[in-house]
Amino acid sequence: MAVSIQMRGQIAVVTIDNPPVNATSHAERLGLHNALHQTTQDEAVKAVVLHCAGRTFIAGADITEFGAPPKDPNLPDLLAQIEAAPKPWVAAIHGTALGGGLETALVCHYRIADGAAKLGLPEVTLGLIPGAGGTVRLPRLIAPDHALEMIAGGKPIAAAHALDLGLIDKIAQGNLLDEAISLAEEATKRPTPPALIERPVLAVTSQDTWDSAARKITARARGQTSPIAAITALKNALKLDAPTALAAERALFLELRESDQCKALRHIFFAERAAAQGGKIKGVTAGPLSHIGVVGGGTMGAGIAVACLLAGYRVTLIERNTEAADAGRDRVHSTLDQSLKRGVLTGVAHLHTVENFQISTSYSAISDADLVIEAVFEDMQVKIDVLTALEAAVRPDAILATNTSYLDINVMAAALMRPSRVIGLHFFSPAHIMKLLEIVVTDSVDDQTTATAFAFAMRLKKIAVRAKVGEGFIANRIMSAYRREAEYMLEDGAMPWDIDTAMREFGFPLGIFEMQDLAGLDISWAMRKRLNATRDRTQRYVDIGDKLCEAGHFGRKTGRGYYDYSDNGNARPSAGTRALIMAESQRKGITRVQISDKAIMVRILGRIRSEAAMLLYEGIARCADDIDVVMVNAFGFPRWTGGPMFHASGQD
Ligand code: T1G
Repeated sequence: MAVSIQMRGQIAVVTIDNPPVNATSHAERLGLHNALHQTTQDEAVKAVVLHCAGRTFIAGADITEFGAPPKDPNLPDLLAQIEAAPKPWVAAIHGTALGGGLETALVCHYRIADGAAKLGLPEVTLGLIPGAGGTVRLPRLIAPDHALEMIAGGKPIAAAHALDLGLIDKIAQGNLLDEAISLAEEATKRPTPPALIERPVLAVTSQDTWDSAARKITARARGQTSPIAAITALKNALKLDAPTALAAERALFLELRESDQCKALRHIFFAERAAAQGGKIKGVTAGPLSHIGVVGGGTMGAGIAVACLLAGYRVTLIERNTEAADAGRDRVHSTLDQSLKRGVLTGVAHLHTVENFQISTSYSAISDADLVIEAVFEDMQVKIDVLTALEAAVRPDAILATNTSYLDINVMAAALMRPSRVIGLHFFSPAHIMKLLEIVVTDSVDDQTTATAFAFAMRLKKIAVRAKVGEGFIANRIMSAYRREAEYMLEDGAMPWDIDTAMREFGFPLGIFEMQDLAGLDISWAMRKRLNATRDRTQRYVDIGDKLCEAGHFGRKTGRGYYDYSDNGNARPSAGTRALIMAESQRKGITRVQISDKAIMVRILGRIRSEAAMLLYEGIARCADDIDVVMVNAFGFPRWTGGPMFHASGQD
């Protein structure tokens, strides 16, 4: 039963039980409507507590219903009826009260939350704005500039912050339901507070706060429309009377719900969750993991160690000598300190993570590890030597993973005694922040190793995408392809800043040349030199990047790459690079032509899709949706397009 009622004295406890996240499906809305009627009619009921079974309070409207014709009762009407209830309603919030869930809590007369609860209006992340009164009621409960940040930013806030803002009345110190019932009993002894909709909008903390928030949101939106719509909706709430503002919100919401961006953002939301199917193998369960070894305490190794510590694992970091071990320890501790400062970790959790961390220069320290990840220098022989030594030091059932970003893992596995326990875990830097994790399966890996790797990724709250072994797996293979296309365009007539501008206009956070200057041109130069002996001489090859590197121009870190960098780090088009490019076109006998922004993006998107088609044909990528997930999460392909494959389908 989606909604049930139990009496606790004179308090009716209305329980929603609609797994997995109590989303306001049609059945749930019907159940709530009946519960409202029943508790209103029943004279024995003096107040109502609304709470949810399972892991969370209502996490929003049921996104799976968006494509279907709406069914009454619709949420805005149902919430207005609850708000007008003659008896006090208390929302008891645990887990995440999001979207329509928080809007439901807003029409209750009181709100009490568990200390670990989060509250938010993330509709903009789905290309929407709150559609059940959130933009009108929230600025009547908390300062409108804080409401603007919550609604246009879409990020949930912690219960403690919600209490500070006045969004909730209390944080439960003990049992949430018991304390909600006590709050309801107290509410019966005093006049019910006026509904939010009957209250005036609160004053903006300061016009400067509002203006700077609006400017930041507009800049951050790039090409996404919903954050801008959120600003419009909040401005309406400030200047219009409540009923008019509600009607304006609903109209804007319905318009956005039919938009391409909303369809695209719903696509990527579900595609990210479906990617985990890559690790679901019939009849196979993941093995237990508690002690994780990481070999190599450089940037990647330390980031991986922190990611595992934040997930609650015991972690041992191995380095080759004391000096390197001390440096690795410092990297891990400083990253954990930053996590503490950013509020990702509480003080107690920070203590636990530090206690869970040890460092050693001996493989004997990881003899009982369940999984060991090597993150050493990107050289095949170095990795094989490390994996061979590891295999001798760990349990036979331990999993050995490599963080290589493009080396052939089949070759590594073939060098070991137990190749079935070898898998690729390709993290993206910074490893403790980037959500994407490519899980690279070899020809010899066993199913339990694969299933365990996906379970590990879920515990790290990563978006895991399955890939087969192949040059660059999925992300780097596609990026190398459109980087080559962009380099061809340099010889054909464009400058790096033309191409980067076109990519930013399309919605990328950075253009391909800005990104390379940031990462360091020497990284791809090293790979090109490694592959030079076997490079296909019939394929067009652009020397511009090599010539920049041969002159010591590695990008931002050397003050010059495709761009020149001033001392304060500002990039500007480089006259030297312009001259180099012009000379290269002339040397190759290419007559340069003007290439428009649109033509630049046609060539880049075309290259991305043709490489994606090859990945699907070769079986390296599981499905087109996985490629969308990789490109959105690895290189910032604009999320509101749904990713390169979804975006292409919309254009056909
Ligand atoms: N509708 C339908 N299914 C949902 C859902 C939703 N809102 N949220 C999650 N699921 C499914 C998800 O597909 C997955 O299914 C399972 O639940 C677990 O999710 C009127 C219109 C709540 C923080 O945007 O942020 O309200 O794969 O893997 O990591 O103004 O889910 O197991 O079959 O993500 O623990 C606003 C979206 C909607 C919240 C839990 N709400 N969800 O994270 O589990 S619009 C949201 C989340 C709205 C109103 C408007 C997260 C989570 P399956 P999960 P998780």
